[in-house]
Order: sequence, then structure tokens, then C-alpha cells
Amino acid sequence: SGKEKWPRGDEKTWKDAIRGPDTDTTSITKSVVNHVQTSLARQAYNLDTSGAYQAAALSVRDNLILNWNDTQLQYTRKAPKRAYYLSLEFLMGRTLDNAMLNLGLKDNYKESVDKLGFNMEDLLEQERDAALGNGGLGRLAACYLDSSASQELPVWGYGLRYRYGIFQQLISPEGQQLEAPDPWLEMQNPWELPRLDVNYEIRFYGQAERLNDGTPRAHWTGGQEVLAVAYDVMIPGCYTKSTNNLRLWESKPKRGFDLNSFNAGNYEGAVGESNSAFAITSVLYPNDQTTFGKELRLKQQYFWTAASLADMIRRFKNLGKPITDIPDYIAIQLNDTHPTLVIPELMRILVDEEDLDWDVAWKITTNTVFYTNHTVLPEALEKWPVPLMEHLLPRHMQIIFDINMYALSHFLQTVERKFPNDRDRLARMSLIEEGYPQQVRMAHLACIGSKKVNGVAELHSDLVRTTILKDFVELEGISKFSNVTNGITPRRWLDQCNPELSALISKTLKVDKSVWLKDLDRLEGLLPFTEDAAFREEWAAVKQHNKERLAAHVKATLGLDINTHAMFDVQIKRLHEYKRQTLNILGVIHRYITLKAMSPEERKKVNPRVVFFAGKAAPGYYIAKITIRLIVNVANIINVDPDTKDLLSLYFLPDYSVSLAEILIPTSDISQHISTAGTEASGTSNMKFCLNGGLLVGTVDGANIEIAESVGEENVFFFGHLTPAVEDLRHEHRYHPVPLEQKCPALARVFEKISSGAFGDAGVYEPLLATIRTGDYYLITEDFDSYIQALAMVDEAYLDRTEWVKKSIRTTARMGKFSSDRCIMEYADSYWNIEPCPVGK
Ligand code: T68
Repeated sequence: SGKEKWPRGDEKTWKDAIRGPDTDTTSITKSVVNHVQTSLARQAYNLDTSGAYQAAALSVRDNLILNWNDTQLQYTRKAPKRAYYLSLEFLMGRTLDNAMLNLGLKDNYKESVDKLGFNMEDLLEQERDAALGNGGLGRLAACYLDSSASQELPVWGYGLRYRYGIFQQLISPEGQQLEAPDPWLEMQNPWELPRLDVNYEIRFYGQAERLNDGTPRAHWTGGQEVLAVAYDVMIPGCYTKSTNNLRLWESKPKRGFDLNSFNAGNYEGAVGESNSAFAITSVLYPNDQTTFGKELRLKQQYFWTAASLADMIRRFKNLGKPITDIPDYIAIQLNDTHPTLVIPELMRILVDEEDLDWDVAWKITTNTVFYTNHTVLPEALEKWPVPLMEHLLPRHMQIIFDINMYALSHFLQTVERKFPNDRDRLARMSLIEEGYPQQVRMAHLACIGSKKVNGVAELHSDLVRTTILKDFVELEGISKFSNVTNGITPRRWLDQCNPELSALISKTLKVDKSVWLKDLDRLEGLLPFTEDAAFREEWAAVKQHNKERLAAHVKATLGLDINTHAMFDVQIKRLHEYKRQTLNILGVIHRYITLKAMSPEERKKVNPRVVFFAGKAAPGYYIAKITIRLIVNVANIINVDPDTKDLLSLYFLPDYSVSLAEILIPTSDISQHISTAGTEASGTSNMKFCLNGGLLVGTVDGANIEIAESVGEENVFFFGHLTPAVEDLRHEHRYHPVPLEQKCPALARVFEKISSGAFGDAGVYEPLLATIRTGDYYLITEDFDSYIQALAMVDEAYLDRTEWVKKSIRTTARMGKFSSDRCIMEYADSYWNIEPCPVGK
């Protein structure tokens, strides 16, 4: 803007020395070689692929840093309202390819690396995934960061810098999942900038004493203090300078270790406290959809929310505005209830440190915070034992009790007037669940502490409103509770993972990808080309090449041969009973039995199919691990059966990751999203497959419903019971059980096959089969027949390959709604009230 003075020295000297980005091949090459010589301290003749990756990454990083600097300076100058996305998980995957594409420099880097004697594809393979997440929730956070930067919105992410990300999955020959640590930081990580000077002291334990001076204030003292240190990860927008920040906190002891104890010979005691500080950010918890009241997990949550909030408030205070203006400058989005402690923490700061009245503080808080719910599964709703919370965070426990008193009792008085003597309602709504011990209900706290609450797909948001938060809707009114259907970034999930399809789309639309990647509704322009036979052939050829790419990868990594002329049928996601990988594997066995019973003549009419599974099971999730075992052992049998192996084969690809998803998704003819109706909040891989022209087999659940609305129900294969029927069916099972043989003979035959030992020791699978035979909470027996019918319809539809390709094209063409750009604009407009803040305007 020219307002600032040069801090010192001669302006011309500075200006001459300041370098711009390296964008042409010559300067890119220079910068890469310069990093080889200096940053890596290597000679050119001594450079291997890993070194070449590092050098290229450092060169790309230089470009990102320049953009990042300009963006952050712009935010400081313009002081716009900012949004902060708090997520305990960011499943980023690899960065190099994405960064080059977003900078629009991939071709130039490729050319340069080529000339230096390396192959870009090999370089990209050198990078380790940043796998700081479990699944959909963490990957959604990553997509939202990409979209925020691409839309030039002032949004930062805040998370934890785990030294170990999600475990590495190994599969033994018998099909056992084994877990190994993921030491992703063992190699240099060029994508983070340590900010050792940005740090905060975070307190745990100690005593909280109310002042009882007529104010709500208290003093919190003593206990343990741990240092939070910032590491910044640059988030480049697509075809824009805007480069946002993801700030990850690392924990370390406030001072090295206790020298007094050390000198007195108490070595363990001396390092004990220091170790416990390092422990906080040492590892990502590998459980999704379950809560365990583990102290270290609660420590992670507080450590991260307190550091993030301190950082936001320091930045806000630099603006010199009155503290009551916080909601005009800060919006905080809670990615599930994991960061809910920001609510009592903000109250603590406003009341204890800023000396505000309770009501004023509460108003600021509830105008600043927004809460996204990602599940209605009861076992996934976070609860913390009151004694644990009291011990670790005594002041916060007081504040939560006070919120329950003031905010809720204010509510509760209204409730009492509206619903007199409704004791049950009061107990249901309380932040504290009675029992031994009492527990804090984090979803209730997140709900009453937020300005708005949203679910992640239409059906899910309805379920939030009518089940877990029903009482709150009745009290606070429906308008606080809304929906933002999830989305995915088309940069990573089309352009990056499927470059051939991306190129075909640009060529066909005659529109540069820099346009349609940021305006995904443009894909509708493909619709007229469904009638163009040459185009259809090109479309099908891309799918074929992607299958071959996957086959080459599987050959290289697992030594297996895959029939690339088969239909590819993919289910990749966390292993979970509600996601029903069991239904899929039982369906595969059914198919196998059917094929075995056919004559060779009949078999000739069958279209070959390859079924892929990938996904991790939480290390303590016994039933999920048995499911993996069954899949692997079925594969071991059917893949070598001479009668059927050309018609049906099955692969469990180990160690599912973002990078593996990028290879698998573009290959699918069909993908399976077959959760029990009402259990999968949204799903996001369903969107990725459809965007890449794979058709969806699924239940009427989560975002499947909206995908079908967009792409046309004739282009998806729906089956199974609907959400309203689920509760009744479960009730029927409990009180009027019918033997499996009677209820579902086809499934009974599958069970017999397993029990006969056809896939190894039948006893191993018994606990899994028993969950279905008795109880069947996820309604496998109820949906099995219609599932098999749906797959038969897939087979039939696939016979008409022309029509199939048309369906595939139409599906891609109508997926515009599911760009995460749309989601992030909805959050920006209807929730955060923030506006784009482009660089240089
Ligand atoms: C997923 N949730 C939903 N949770 O299951 C999925 N949970 O339907 C949805 O599409 C996605 O969120 C994005 O909205 C998760 O992935 C977790 O990973 C998780 C992790 C820790 C604790 C609880």
C-alpha cells in the first residue's frame, strides 16, 4: 500500500535484492540446484531421487513462502474478520503435487526436473503422507483449507503436530491387522515452518479458587505448565496468490528438566515431568466414532484449544479494539465436539482475565463459536467424567457448572414455563449426565455455546434436529440448526488424482482448468457430449488407463496381478460395523457360491469383477479386525480357484491412505457406500468416486441421497431399508427374532459356507457371525436380499457398455454441487460472516 516506511537502510538496495517467485523453467532449475548445493549440502553427482524430491520441494516451498508472506501481510493491513477452523485432525496427504498444481507451475517443474535427469512421478512417490487424521472428518478439514485459500478467504486452521500420525497397517498372511507407528517426521518435512518464537504456556491441574467478591472470577494456580510451540503449514490457493496458514502446536516442557532433582540423583523424576509434556502431542488417537475417557486425550484437547485461543486473542488485541468486539473479528468453527473446551476457555479469559460480567462474556462467546456435528451414533458422542475434568481443568469444570446454572437454568426456566414439571426434559438437557461418575456432555455444551449448529448432509442435519439435539431445537428455535452438506476439493480429487480426465474435460469444454476447477458447475457442459461416440471412447480409455496405473502399483508393491479388463468395484473407508464392509464381503461369498454352482456355459455370460477393499480398523475394535480377516481369507481362496478366478477376484489393499485413495478412486466402475440408513452422517468418498465417473451403489443415507438428486436416481444403485424403518426393525429383532434360515436363506447359505471352514478356521469368524445372527444392530439380514438385487442390476446395466459410459459422464457432469468451494462459501456467508481478502487489492 506504500503506507509503511522501509524499516532501515536504503529502499533501492532492498528493492533490488528482493526476489520474486521462480516461475520459468530456467529459474526453477536454478533454484532446485541451489537447494541441492546449499540446503541439502550435496553435489550434483551424488543426488538420488530422495534428494531430488527434497530439492524440488524446497524450491516449491520458496514460492509458497513468498505468497504466504504477501497474504498474511494483507490480512494484517486490512484487518478483516477471520475464521478459524479448529480440528484435531487434518488428513493432508502429500503436498508437492498439490502445491505445484495450485501454483500453476507443475509443467515447468516437470520440465526442469526432467532436464536434471529425474522423473517427476518418481519424485512425487518419495513424499510421505501427512496422515494426521483418522478418516472423513480429518480429510474434510483438509479440503476446507484448500477451498478457503482458493476462495481467498481469511481462514486459518489450528491443529496438533502429532509426532506419529495414524498407524501404519500391516496385514499378516492370515489376515491379521498389525499396527506399526507412523514416524512421518523422521525425514525432513519441508512443508512446515517452525515458529519457535510463537509459544504459549498452558496450565493443567492445580487449584481454582473463586474470589467470591460479588464477581464470577476465580484464580487458577499451580499444577503443571507446558509450552505450546507453533509450526506453520502453508496452504496454497488454486490459481491465486492467497496462501493461508495451518498452525499446528507441538508440546514441550516449559524448561528443559528439573536440574535440582537431576543433581540429587532423582533422574526419573527429573525427566518425568518433561516426558509428560512431550507426550501430549506425541500421537494421534486412532479411534474414530468411539469415546474413551482417557486423560491424555483430554489433555490434547485443552492444550490445543487453549494455545489456539491465546493466539487468536493476541492477534485480536493487536488491532486495539475493545474486547467486546471479538465477534466482529473472530469466528471459531468447531470440527465436531473435540475443541468444545474453547467455550469454557474463552469464558475463563473474559471473566477471570478481562474482568467482564458473566452475561457479557457469554454473549461474546455465543456470538463467536459455531459447531459442526459429524455423527449421531451414541457411542461417538463425547462425554468426559466430571472427576477427571475437575482434576485436570478445575477452573473449566467450575465454569461448565456455571454455564449449566446460568445459561441453562435461564433456559430451564423457560422450559419450565413452556413445559411445566417436565423433569425428564431437564435431566435430558443438562450438561451433566447423572451417574457414577457424572459425565460432561460435550455436544450439549457445544450446542448451547454456539451461534449456529450444523450437520453435514440434509438427512444428517434433520437427524441432529430430531434426535440428539431435539430438546434444544424446541427451546432455542429451529433457525440456529441448519445444514452444510459436505464437499471435496476438485483440485486434489480430480485434477491431481486423475490428470487424464482433467485434461479431457478441459479439452472438451474448451475451458482452461483454472476456470472449471473453481466453478465446478461448469462440468454440466459435458452433458451434450454423452451423445458423442468418440468422446465416450476417450472417456472409457481414461478409466482403462487408471485401472492399469493401479494394477502397476499393486504389482510393484504387492507383487499381485490384477485383471484390468474386469469391472472394478471398490469399498475404501474405515472398518466399522455401521459402514457394513461385512455386507460387502458376505455378498462376495454369495457371488462365489453362485458362480461355483454355474455350468461352464453359464459362466461365459458372466462379466468379470474385481472387488477392492481398503481401510484401517481401530486397534481395539475386535469385530472390525475379524472382518479384515474374513476378507483376506476369502481372497486367498477365491483368487486361486480355477473355476472362478477369472470372473471374481478380491483384494484387500493394506495401509489405506490419502495417496492410495488417489490411485484407487479414478479406477472405479462402482463404489460401495452401504451404511445402515441413518448412520453415515455424510460420507465424502462417495463424492470423490462420482466426480471421477464411478457409479454409486449405496443405501439411502448421508450424502448419497443428495448425490442421487444431483446425478439422477437412474444413475445410482440404491437398495435397503430407509431411515424411519431402522428403529422399528431393530425392535422387531429384539422382541420377535426369526431364525436366519427362515428370514434370509441366501445369507444362511453364506454363513454355512463360512462355518464349513471354507475360508479357514470357522471359529475365528464366529463372533462376527454371532453379531449378525443375534441382535443384528446394523440390519445385515434385513438388507442382504435387496443388496444382492442391486448388484445384479449393476451387472445387467454393465452389459450395455455405451449406456454405462453415458451414465458415468452424466454422473461427473452433475457433481458441481459437491465442490468444497460451495461449502466454504456457505460457511463464510451464513455462519462466519467473512469476506474474501485477496492479495494486492
Ligand atoms: C465422519 N466422521 C463421518 N469421525 O462419519 C462421515 N470421530 O459420515 C462424514 O462424511 C465425515 O465425518 C465428514 O463430515 C469421522 O470421520 C472421525 O474420524 C472421528 C475421529 C475421532 C473421534 C470421533
